[in-house]
Amino acid sequence: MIELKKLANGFEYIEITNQLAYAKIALQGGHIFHFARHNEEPVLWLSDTSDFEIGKAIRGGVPICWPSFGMNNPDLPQHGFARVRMWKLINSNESDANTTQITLILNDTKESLGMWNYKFELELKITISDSLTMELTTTNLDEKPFKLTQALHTYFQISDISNISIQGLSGKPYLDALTNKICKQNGAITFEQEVDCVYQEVNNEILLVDKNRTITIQNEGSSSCVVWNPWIEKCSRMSGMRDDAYKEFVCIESVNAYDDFKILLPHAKHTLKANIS
Ligand code: TA6
Repeated sequence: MIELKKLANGFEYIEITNQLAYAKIALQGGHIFHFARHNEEPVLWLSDTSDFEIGKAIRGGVPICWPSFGMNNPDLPQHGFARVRMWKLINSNESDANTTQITLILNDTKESLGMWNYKFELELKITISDSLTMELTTTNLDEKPFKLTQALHTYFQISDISNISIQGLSGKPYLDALTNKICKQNGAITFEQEVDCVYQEVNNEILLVDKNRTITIQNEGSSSCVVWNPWIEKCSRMSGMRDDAYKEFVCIESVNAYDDFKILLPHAKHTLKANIS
């Protein structure tokens, strides 16, 4: 089933239910803010104090950071503008009882051209089944090339930050965004402090190992990945989340960032794909 729903304040979202899973996607930002397989804990974390207001990014789920990640483009807001713009639903398809696909798009507007003077089409294809697949395709509709950094900034729900480890990044170089130093990952990632690392040369699946489940993240069109947890002090300064929320989530983000940026020539396309199972 695919239903278009509206909150009391007019915030619109799409609700998807099939035999295997349940998902919710806001038209603002093309933002998946709920994904759960039936009879399981949600895969995505959503802050219980997040805003669902026009123009404010939802805290949790999968914010779309585009056309820049972080402050990679100082002329744009942190993580770009796509996550607070209204996207359009252009296709929906229930290919079978277990699989539902929707396609959303975002195009340049007078406002976006004022911030970032490029014509573009941004398409997000979401497939809901026992896994969540996101395909984010950028098309350069302009007559000049542009530089693109982006992220599917996925917040994963976990049992507790002390219970988890992230595997598959051992031996990879990473930029520690807290110290601006390049380091090399030694073994699995565990958490005893704030972590904000941009891994490079990533070309394999990543495992989020929790007490009662392991989530697998497979990326295509990307050779970088961000791992982030704000820990105590930064969490207390973050908008839209409780002071102790750092215990409940970890971000493992499918990205094109830093050395893994893309230059799109006129009419060229690039797809960033993440499969979460
Ligand atoms: O991806 C990690 C990060 O860049 C962190 O440094 C933190 O700023 C996080 O994204 C959240 O950013 P936001 O703009 O959503 O508050």
